[in-house]
Amino acid sequence: MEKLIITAAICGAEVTKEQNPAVPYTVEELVREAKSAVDAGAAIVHVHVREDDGTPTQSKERFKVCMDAIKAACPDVILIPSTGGAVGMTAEERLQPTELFPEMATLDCGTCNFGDDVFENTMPMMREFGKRMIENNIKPEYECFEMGHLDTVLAMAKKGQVPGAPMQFNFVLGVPGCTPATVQNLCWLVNGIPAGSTWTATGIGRHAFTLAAAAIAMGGNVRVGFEDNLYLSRGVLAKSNGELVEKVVRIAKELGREIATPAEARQILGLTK
Ligand code: KMH
Ligand code: ZN
Repeated sequence: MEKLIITAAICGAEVTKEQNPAVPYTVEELVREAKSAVDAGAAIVHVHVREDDGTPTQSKERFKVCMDAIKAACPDVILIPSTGGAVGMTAEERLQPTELFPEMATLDCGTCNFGDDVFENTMPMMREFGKRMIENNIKPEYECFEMGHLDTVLAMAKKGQVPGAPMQFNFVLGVPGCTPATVQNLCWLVNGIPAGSTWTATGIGRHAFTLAAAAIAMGGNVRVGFEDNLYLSRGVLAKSNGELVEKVVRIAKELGREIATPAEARQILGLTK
């Protein structure tokens, strides 16, 4: 099996300090959380940014300041800025981080319920996102929240509307209103990806570590972090993203999977920039 690539989704757009005081808002807090995750074994940091008061933003300037600061503290780490932003943002607003020419960025693969909200990713929007990633030579991480999202993006890749092989998928399971975080659903999705692709599993909330364990056993990769889960175990808030990553590293060690460094992750993902 390849080494395990761990992604830390350190911030997200929805979680707040009221839910867990360690959720980062400021540049300094983002750097603190990124460093804790990377020191614990994360090769990738998935980046959302906030204003100092916690308001989610897709501002290109804010992304630049935050990503530069994270890079200064963790020079080797792979950064995957979000083009999902927060529910209700426009496509143009969401696309701003692509103007910074990151190695990778997320590309969300379809509209879905998101708790009480609707996370809108229409076909025209996705074509626009795909075009921008092709033009700016950015490798997408294809975020699939629903089973049908996989077919959608594979059909787009066949038409050349989004970057093609080798594709990296992130199966985000357990968002309220979307595909549940079961091993059966994960297996169905993994069986549908083209040969030579890479994939990551993200379990939301209490499913974070069960889905991580399944992905580790199946040869996939794992994402954890405050964006997805605020707890280290039932009723115990995580003090940092690093604590969540450390738990994945412990599970991986027990199961005999070694952890990929950022350089090894670049090789596994076929990153060329
Ligand atoms: N904040 C969610 C509505 C992404 O980063 O691309 C969308 C999201 C996906 O977080
Ligand atoms: Zn995200």
